[in-house]
Amino acid sequence: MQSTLEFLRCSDPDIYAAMIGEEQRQREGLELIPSENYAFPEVYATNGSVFTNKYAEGYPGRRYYGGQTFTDRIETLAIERARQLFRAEHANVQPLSGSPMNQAVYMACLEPGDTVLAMDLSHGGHLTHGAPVSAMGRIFNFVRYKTSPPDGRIDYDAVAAAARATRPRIVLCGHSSYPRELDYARFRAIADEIGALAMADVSHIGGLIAGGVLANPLDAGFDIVTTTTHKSLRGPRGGLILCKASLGPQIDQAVFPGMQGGPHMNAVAGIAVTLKLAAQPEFRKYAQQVLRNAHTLADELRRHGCTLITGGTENHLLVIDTVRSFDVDGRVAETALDAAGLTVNKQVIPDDPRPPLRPSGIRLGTPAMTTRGLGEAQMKQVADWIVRALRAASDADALRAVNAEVRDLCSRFPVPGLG
Ligand code: DSN
Repeated sequence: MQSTLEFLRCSDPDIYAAMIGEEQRQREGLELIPSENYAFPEVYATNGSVFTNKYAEGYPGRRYYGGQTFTDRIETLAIERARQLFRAEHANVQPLSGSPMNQAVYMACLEPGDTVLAMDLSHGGHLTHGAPVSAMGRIFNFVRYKTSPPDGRIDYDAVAAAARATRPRIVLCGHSSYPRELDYARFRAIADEIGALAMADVSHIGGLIAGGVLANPLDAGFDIVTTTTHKSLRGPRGGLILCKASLGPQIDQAVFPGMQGGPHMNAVAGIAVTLKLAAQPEFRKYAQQVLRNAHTLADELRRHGCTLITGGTENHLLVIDTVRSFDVDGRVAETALDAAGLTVNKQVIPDDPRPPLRPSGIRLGTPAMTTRGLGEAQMKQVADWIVRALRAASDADALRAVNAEVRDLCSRFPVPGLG
């Protein structure tokens, strides 16, 4: 194949320049957004491959178009690898990303108006778990459980009481900003008591479950587990639905033709490769290091006097209350850290009195930094930079000085696949 980059450079210099700029940004700054990562280099090859040209509505062996010899091969491999890696009875690898993935599960298992019990967004839940602004929040009746003071953890007795009171069809756990492990056996028992399905959305921690360092809800007898493939798993953007065999046909039907038409077979190829790489011993070491790095980062930030939601972390992410720690809101903190070369996202904290675009905190994570080889020694340095930057959030010279040190560190830890 001719150099596709050369084609792009000639025919669209604007997009080419933006792409080179983004590559430089990723190379020269540190990525701390916990839902982001650097994909395996092999994924760039599959994403830009000839599979992008192919329509493949249907499933292996029963498609609506011809020419499926190789699409069938990669999708079958992706399904088998997903089932093996996550110990799942059934896998669907076609969801285009996290939102259609969860929507397909709701469409497969619920009637309009049915109730789902899920975690409140500001307490760590996710938009696709029925936030009122989402389409699913308008079709189904989502009721919410929260975390409880003083430790900021899920109160399982309160979840059980809410389940008894509201009789949901699905008890859903999973989060995008909750830094603690979940008690899957307890969630399973709560669902069993009322005859509900137990579903976990492990999008953030899919790679950590694959790497064997966090518990797998399927081992606790969950009916359905969903995960995106581009976060801690290091794959292309996409989604996986893993479920009991008895739910397989209705899940497949809900993905296609229910929610989607042609799957993105270039992403399916990337997911297949990712699942192979995530089954290797090196990936287990990677997952262990992600957790060690998160613990070290949390310890160091606490040592500097930062207030962390729940007091620390048991997974890959942590949330700093920047108002209490530095007297700046999350937007100011995000902007200051951007100027220092540290990319984070502003984050609402439980029952945040501030609005989502000016919330009280920021969210950090270690998957991307760990991918480029940073370890505990560098986490201490990163904590120090965060504190320096946030104590001088309006001092452009101080932020530039931190940025120079960040760039120097980044030059010693190249991003895999970016040279
Ligand atoms: N946007 C992702 C996150 O940051 O958690 C989830 O969709």
